[in-house]
Amino acid sequence: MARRPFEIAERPFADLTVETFAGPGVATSGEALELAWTVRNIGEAAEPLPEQGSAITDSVRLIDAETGELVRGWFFQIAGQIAPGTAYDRVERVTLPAGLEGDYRLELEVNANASATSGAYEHVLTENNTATLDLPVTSAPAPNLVVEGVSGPAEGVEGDVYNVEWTVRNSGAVDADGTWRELVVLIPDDGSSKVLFNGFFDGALASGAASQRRETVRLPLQENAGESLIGPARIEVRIETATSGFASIGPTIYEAPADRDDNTGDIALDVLPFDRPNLRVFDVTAPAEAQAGDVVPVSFEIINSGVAPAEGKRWRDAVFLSASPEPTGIPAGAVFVDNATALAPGERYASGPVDLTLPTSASGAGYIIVWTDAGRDVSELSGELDNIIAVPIEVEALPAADLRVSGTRAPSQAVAGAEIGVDFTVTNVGEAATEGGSWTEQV
Ligand SMILES: [Ca+2]
Ligand SMILES: [Ca+2]
Ligand SMILES: [Ca+2]
Ligand SMILES: [Ca+2]
Repeated sequence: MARRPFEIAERPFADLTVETFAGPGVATSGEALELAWTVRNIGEAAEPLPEQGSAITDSVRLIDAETGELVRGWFFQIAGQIAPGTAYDRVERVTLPAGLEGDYRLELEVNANASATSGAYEHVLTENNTATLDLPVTSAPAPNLVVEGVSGPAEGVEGDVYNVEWTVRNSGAVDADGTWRELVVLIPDDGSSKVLFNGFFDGALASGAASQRRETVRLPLQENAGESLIGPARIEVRIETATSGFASIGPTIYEAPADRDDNTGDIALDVLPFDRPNLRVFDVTAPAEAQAGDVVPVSFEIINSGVAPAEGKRWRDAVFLSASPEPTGIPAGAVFVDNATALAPGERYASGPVDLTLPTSASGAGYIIVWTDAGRDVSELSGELDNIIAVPIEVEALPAADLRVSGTRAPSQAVAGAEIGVDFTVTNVGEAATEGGSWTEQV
């Protein structure tokens, strides 16, 4: 005879039932409530079994009566066995989240999530394990923090530090006591943003009181020509408060949603560029012809054509052979030379000759490249784009094995610093096979 599984009891079982569930009839948001309930075991067995070592878990859930959504839950554990006919009483305090308003209910479930091996074993007798209390909640008055009177520089130079001042006022009807986050943000004209300061303010602000705040912030240096940190911008001061009403991390002060629109203030700021050096390759001396595998001498001069000195930072200049006059990367085999000296505006230094070994695979028309500040150690802003000079060189292939580079295919334009693909084929069109060992392909 077939039996349905739920009809089979694992062992004699308890039957817990909620006898009473009491709490306040109304509440205000953020309030601590006292809840009391009594649970009796009307079954035949004492549960849980001692060897299970598991407690009974009762849960209380706060449900939004309009949406049915769970707002918050609490769990309470009851240790020890409940003998048949006996009862336990619990009195617990739960704190409502701030910001609640409307109709809610509290749902008690005793012996929640029980099974044959945890909690009290009740077989299928769990329909009498719940009780519900309706709980209309009125919104308690909350603080309202307002950012006022932001002041700071109307003009600033990137990289420099400035003071930004503002006032936080509590215009709410009740005192604020807790933490809120304060941010100072640079918002350039393109709508991007850079956080200049981010910190917590921890303290108390009585209703109607104000706190004067000041932070020293550094305007970011624009490092890439593609950024837009220079030009018209805004400095925004923003405070963030708790939005959920029961935050466990982050700000603890709760504001009503309608009170969060006044949490920012800003001022206009014109960001001026920091004067930069501009390193350029002034001159290159290299042979116009060579044979693959040759060591060729390359001399060059580097000039600072910018308005500020290139000093305080070392940089390196790279020398290499390239199939393209506009290389976008630096190949293995490049020779690096440390900058000879710092350079005041208009000054230049001579480097070399350096010994550049041409790849044995090289053949045909190519370019000797000199790339100053190859490691981008010196910030030049738009001056980054003029750091390369390419000098043509005709490379005679090695006679023994005639390796040719053919089918070179690469983008005709590329942004410096971007990666591009370069395809080529090395073909031995000579009569001898390539001699042993490896050789390096270089683009
Ligand atoms: Ca039950
Ligand atoms: Ca506010
Ligand atoms: Ca640079
Ligand atoms: Ca430059």
